[in-house]
Amino acid sequence: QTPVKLVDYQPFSHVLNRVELTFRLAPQATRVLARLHLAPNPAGPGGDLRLDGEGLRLIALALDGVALEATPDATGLTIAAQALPDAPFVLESEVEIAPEGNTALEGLYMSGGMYCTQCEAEGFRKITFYPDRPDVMARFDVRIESEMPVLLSNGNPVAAGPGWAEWHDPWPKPAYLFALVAGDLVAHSASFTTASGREVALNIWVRQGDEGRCAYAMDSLIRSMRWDEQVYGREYDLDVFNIVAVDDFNMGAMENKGLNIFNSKLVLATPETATDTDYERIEAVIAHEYFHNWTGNRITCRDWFQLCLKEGLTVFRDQQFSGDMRSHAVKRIEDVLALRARQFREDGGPLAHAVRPDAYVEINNFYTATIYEKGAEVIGMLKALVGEAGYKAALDLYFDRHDGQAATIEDWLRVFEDATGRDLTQFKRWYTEAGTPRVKVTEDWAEGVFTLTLQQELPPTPGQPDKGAKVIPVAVGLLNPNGDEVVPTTVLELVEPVQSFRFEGLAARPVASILRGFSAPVVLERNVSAQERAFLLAHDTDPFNKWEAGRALAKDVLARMIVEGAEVSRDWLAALARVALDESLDPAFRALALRLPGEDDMAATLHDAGHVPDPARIHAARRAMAGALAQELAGALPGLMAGLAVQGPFAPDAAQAGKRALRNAGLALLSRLDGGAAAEAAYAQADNMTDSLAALAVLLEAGRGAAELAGFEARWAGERLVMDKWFMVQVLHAAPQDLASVVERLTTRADFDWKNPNRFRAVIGALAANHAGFHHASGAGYRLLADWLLRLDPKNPQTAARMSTAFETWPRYDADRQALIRAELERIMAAPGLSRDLGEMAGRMLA
Ligand code: HT7
Ligand code: ZN
Repeated sequence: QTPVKLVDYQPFSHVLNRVELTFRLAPQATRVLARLHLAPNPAGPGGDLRLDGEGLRLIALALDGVALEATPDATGLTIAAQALPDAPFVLESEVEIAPEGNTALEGLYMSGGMYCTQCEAEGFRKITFYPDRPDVMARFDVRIESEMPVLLSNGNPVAAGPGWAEWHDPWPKPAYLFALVAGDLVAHSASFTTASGREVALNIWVRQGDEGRCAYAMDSLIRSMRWDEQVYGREYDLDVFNIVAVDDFNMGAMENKGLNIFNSKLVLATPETATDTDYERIEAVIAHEYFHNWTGNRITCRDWFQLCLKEGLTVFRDQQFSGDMRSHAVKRIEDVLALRARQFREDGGPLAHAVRPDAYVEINNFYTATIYEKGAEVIGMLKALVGEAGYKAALDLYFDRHDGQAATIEDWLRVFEDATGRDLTQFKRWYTEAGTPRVKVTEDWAEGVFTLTLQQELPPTPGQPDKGAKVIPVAVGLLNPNGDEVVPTTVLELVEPVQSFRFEGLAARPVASILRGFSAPVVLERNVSAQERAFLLAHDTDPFNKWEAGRALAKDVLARMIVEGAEVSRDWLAALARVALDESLDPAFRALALRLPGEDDMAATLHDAGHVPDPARIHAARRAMAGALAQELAGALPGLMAGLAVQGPFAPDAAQAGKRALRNAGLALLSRLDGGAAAEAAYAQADNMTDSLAALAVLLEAGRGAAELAGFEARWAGERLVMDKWFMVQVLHAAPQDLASVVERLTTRADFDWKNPNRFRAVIGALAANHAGFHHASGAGYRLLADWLLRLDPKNPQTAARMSTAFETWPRYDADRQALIRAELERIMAAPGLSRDLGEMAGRMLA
């Protein structure tokens, strides 16, 4: 497995100004005719012309109309320098491909009878011979010939007739943004008038019968378009914006220019079929893909090492948008929970890599939490350091300077330097060095001066044993012992390995609220008493740190229960009960406060503290903690839940969603007291999927729910997206000792269509997410996962590789579990014909 390296980057030998493509679609023998308008690149290295191409049957090749002999190899086609003109020329090719047999879902494939494409990162080379790299940008003209009634590609429609359609995209783009869709589809349509008064036709294309489920996605799109104009000054730039929903998709969605393709679960929603979380995800992902039109499409990446340039920035933008649409505090807590669960976990294990890596074997393996979520955090830090005005000036300069270009992280940092005058040399380490910094805090109080000393530690990661000090913005506020804020939020800039910050003129020793808003993706190490945490939970004016205080308190208590067999702390119970019942607080915030630390999170915390986590003990202690909390709140729960009844029809907005979240958190607690009786009634009365699924999960946790599962199945048997939930809830809530048999039972059903990534993730992804079950001492969970990865790999290596990350935490566990997991990884490595994708992942985890 030879890695691709950043240091080897060279510009392409030629420039490609224009591409003409003709598709004659047929399930088993699609013909693709390409005319590439090429010219030597004066800034390129010269030499041969190398085109990428995989799995293509070459029918014909001609240069300026003269037939050319060439024999493709396994990865492409080379035309020797001697055969190439010094002036512009046209290279024509005709190839044959078989979309029906394409189960990897990369390139041109079929899903539910329709043709669709997925070209990021390197799928276009499975469509035609082409320089499939993001720094080669061209204008595309596309003709589609097919009997399918709806024929779509990028850009604007030019002409259409029976059995054909032509599209022109005026904006130069890399091949990874190419898209084509042909199917028997119907549109949910609307229109949008841009800030400068242009009319844009908006269409969401779905299968017949699904057109009534697109309203929320369309509303989210319109709000995203307006927001990008108002907040970033970015207008849409084509006459049409098309979205297509497909059932078979490896990821969430794809930002192809003017023709976004979505996993149907991120488009289709009604109150009966989608949960509040689904609605929130739909809003966020619709926005994310739309925002890529500027951050990714108009300005793209020079090479795949720069992936965070578009993904980190676009995640940052979609997080801002969701905060504006809903609640900034709740959004920030949710984002940090996800960051810690996925990115910290990645950063602390064998798969750790920099936000801008410098080598990869398979680029698809680098669509990671580090590139996306840590990439967004790095931008949040930049913004904290340069301020609102500096950020705005830098972004305006970025769009002005780099529009139409394929840019790098160096370009990105330079606009911040030029716009703000700040030197970002040291800051750049956030992009080049992996690992989650740990910041140790010590406090001193003497003669009216409060001193905070911060020390940063940078753990070694694979290939990076030593690291330089980072620039860490630490947002701090100080509270008086009576709870008043005496120093409002101030951003301290930690740039040295150890640095002290003084606060003078204070009348009494303050209580410090540190890392407000989670101002940097670090682990804070601080000796804080339970009393001080409870004080911050009660008084902190920063909502993130208010929640964080409760979270830290819960983790301390739970850790003691697991390690020492301690009792639940009465102080914690009382503090949490106060928050749960505090009607001045947003119900969504209270629901988050009531969410106990997850089992995987506790395993990581214990490992960090030098313990070997025992998944069974963690599971038992967490249940005991929930039981004690239920007892504490017993008297208040009925009133709490009754007060949260939603008036009027279902709305997927933050206010209603927050009430449902808190009421369902109450239901989960109540089931610890009544064995699930209230959940049975709640399930029977539920009139929306959020409440149905929450009640079902509670029933399964309580060891009940058989009748409800059967009723759910009978009602939703034909609905793929809803049945994914039915599969998933059973796996997530299986008792640890039953998990393997539950998965085995589900995977033998005729409707376990394992080649569909959503269904595979619903069962096999959930298997790995059931912490105590997956890590059951028998090793059955590990074996099952490896069996399924090996089965999926020949069909869909990308999804198999992504799901193998379930094994990345193996170094945390005891020697027996480590040996069991390593044996499975070695079995994977030894499998004949293993894909580059899964091979790279297993190899890195074993290294
Ligand atoms: N930019 C898109 C990434 C993506 C993708 C990458 C690899 C293989 C399949 C894929 N589907 C979508 C989605 C995004 O981040 O917006
Ligand atoms: Zn993206």
